[in-house]
Amino acid sequence: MARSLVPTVCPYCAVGCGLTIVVDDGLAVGIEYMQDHPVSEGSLCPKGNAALEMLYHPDRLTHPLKRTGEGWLSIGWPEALDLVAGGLSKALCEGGPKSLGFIASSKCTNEESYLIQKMARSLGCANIDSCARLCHSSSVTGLGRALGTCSTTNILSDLANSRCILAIGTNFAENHPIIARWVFRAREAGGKLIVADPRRTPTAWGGDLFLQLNPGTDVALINGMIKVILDEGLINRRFIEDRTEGFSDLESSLEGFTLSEAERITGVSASDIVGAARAYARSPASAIVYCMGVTQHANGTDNVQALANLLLICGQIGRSGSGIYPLRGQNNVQGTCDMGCLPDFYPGYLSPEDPRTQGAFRKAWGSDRLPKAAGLTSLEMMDAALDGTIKAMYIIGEDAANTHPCSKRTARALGKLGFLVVQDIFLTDTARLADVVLPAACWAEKEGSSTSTERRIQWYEQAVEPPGEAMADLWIICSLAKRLGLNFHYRSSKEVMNEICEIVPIYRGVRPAYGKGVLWPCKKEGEISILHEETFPLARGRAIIRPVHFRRTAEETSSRYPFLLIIGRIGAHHNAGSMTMRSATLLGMAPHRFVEINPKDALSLGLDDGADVVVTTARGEAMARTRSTDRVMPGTLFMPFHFPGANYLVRGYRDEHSGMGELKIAACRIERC
Ligand SMILES: Nc1nc2c(c(=O)[nH]1)N[C@H]1C(S)=C(S)[C@@H](COP(=O)(O)OP(=O)(O)OC[C@H]3O[C@@H](n4cnc5c(=O)[nH]c(N)nc54)[C@H](O)[C@@H]3O)O[C@H]1N2
Ligand SMILES: Nc1nc2c(c(=O)[nH]1)N[C@H]1C(S)=C(S)[C@@H](COP(=O)(O)OP(=O)(O)OC[C@H]3O[C@@H](n4cnc5c(=O)[nH]c(N)nc54)[C@H](O)[C@@H]3O)O[C@H]1N2
Ligand code: SF4
Ligand SMILES: [Mo]
Repeated sequence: MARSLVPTVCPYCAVGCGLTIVVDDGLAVGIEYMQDHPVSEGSLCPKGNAALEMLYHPDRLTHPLKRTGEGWLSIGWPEALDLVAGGLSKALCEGGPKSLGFIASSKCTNEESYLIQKMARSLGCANIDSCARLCHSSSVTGLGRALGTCSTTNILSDLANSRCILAIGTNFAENHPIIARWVFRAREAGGKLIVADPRRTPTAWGGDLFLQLNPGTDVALINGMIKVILDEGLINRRFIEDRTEGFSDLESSLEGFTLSEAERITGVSASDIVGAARAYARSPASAIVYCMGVTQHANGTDNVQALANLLLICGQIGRSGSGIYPLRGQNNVQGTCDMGCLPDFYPGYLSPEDPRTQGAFRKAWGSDRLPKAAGLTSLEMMDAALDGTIKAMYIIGEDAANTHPCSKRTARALGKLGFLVVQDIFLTDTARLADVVLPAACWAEKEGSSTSTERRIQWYEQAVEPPGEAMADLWIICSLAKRLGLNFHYRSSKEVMNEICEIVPIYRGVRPAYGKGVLWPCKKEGEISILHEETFPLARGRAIIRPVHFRRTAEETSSRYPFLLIIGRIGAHHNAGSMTMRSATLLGMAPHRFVEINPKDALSLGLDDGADVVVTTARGEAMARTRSTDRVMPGTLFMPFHFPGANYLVRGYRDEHSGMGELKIAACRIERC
């Protein structure tokens, strides 16, 4: 067979770097760099460079599996699909659509995500969600209310045009490494980088000003900056008057708030807060870049609204170099949300309660069973499984047992279901709890599109064959839907994309394209690389400033649990690790769990560097090896969440606005084991 070069997109994070797979004799034998890619320009981070390593791992699922007591039996596709259709139909007959739950995967293509929510809704079920719940649901709610959209307002390369970048709760140097190239280009041109994080991360090393705030105190920090901007007259009055509502409420809400209060709550010196505020407000083009340190708190939506207030009073939006970047996480989480894998939005962020949405989808899908109200979030689905309302779940490419908060409770919820089907490429801890496991083809083995964090829709072609009898998610979903009586006779993902382009307004005009991709919204006059230049898609076209007050929502430390544990990421691994732990290169870079502890705390507890310890919270415990480092402040610890078991430590507390779990911090103790 001939040697070929197949253009594709990295399967890990939402930067959406392009690469080319070298295929020889049907095997993926290497990668070539895509020099003309608009975002990565031929670069890849260690994960992208190692992306092929998991393809041929012997742990890949190759056949459908049926549970037999404690073991598994390999079965054929007809039997597997009959079993799954039977399990879902039984729950549907017994309890109606509310007894089903669907979790879509941000590892799937847009076409696959579109079809899974179409399947759920065509069965009358509104319980459809995705990993976005645990990632940027606070942004979907917070930015949605403030700006009317929730995506990066400017394209990634435009960061190079910013003269001040506030990076808050993001460690992009490790987690979106290719973005760092654009940020550092801004610095080379004289721009300032301000980093706000409780840890001195590799991102902070490259900053001009580092605000090491106490975990969970971002609202106080941002309100402190806003206070300085108000007091020093640094607001953009014209922008406020022409394009926003609610400014006077913000002004009066902060009348009694002082910088010394901000300093006391955050632990950041008043002079640094003043420095950050002046730099952000005065620069001709400022950008805010943020991620999980902002969103994954029980006050995540407040954090996001506070950031929106800051940018709106300064008018730092809608121009080159000025905007906000809620950096999306998984390779296709933006697309999964665009496609309506959210319980409160149909594709294109259309509200289920709007009769026009109902009318459009009823006509397009030929169904009169479509849900007219929002369904349950993925975390609420676990509650409903526990109380017996949800009887069957279909989980595609999400390792909920490891990535939802409070793993003990999640396992109990999944164990209580009458029927669980998991569709993945490896036998994850979630798959181990299933009645039927369906083997999926992964990105290099299928075709379709994904949408990166900058709204760039990119296509990839199938490069190689999937292992054994593994099949593309698109084929599996369609085969199952047909057995459930739905008219899912799609022959290719292009056919599905054509349907998406017809009925999802923000994808109108999109046509498959390799290499460069296209940005949504597609307009005849060319690509829209900057959103909100003139208006906001809200009533009266104005953005909404809404005062937020600091609330202490983070779990309090106590004499029993005296440390605050921060749970986050490292460069070598991805989420629950199903893929990166199966790459020899990446596993070699980070082979086991560690916990960072400040040298002063390590000394007072008599823990040397590399000591085996157990970290305990009120929910559970996890073993780790210490790293004594002043990256973390005294009283705080840091642990990566990639190694199984981390989320036994996390509590089930949620943000009332978005349903986001408190995934970033937990009160804990640390002891030698
Ligand atoms: N290498 C790697 N890259 C990834 C991923 C991965 O697993 N590994 N996952 C992808 C996904 S799904 C996502 S969502 C993104 C996440 O990317 P990031 O959000 O960058 O990842 P985290 O390390 O979870 O959290 C970021 C930072 O938040 C800080 N933080 C904790 N508490 C607070 C707080 O109260 N306030 C502030 N300001 N900061 C706080 C942490 O110290 C940490 O440095 O990364 C994507 N890219
Ligand atoms: N404590 C704590 N918890 C967290 C976080 C945190 O920072 N702290 N972060 C949260 C965030 S931001 C996120 S995004 C979630 C991530 O949570 P998950 O989405 O559960 O994380 P992954 O491990 O990336 O799971 C993706 C799964 O998809 C499978 N997969 C890969 N390709 C394909 C494919 O083509 N088809 C199918 N069917 N499956 C495929 C992989 O094997 C893997 O099992 O975790 C959340 N949980
Ligand atoms: S930055 Fe993200 S998309 Fe780019 S190579 Fe790394 S993991 Fe892949
Ligand atoms: Mo994420």
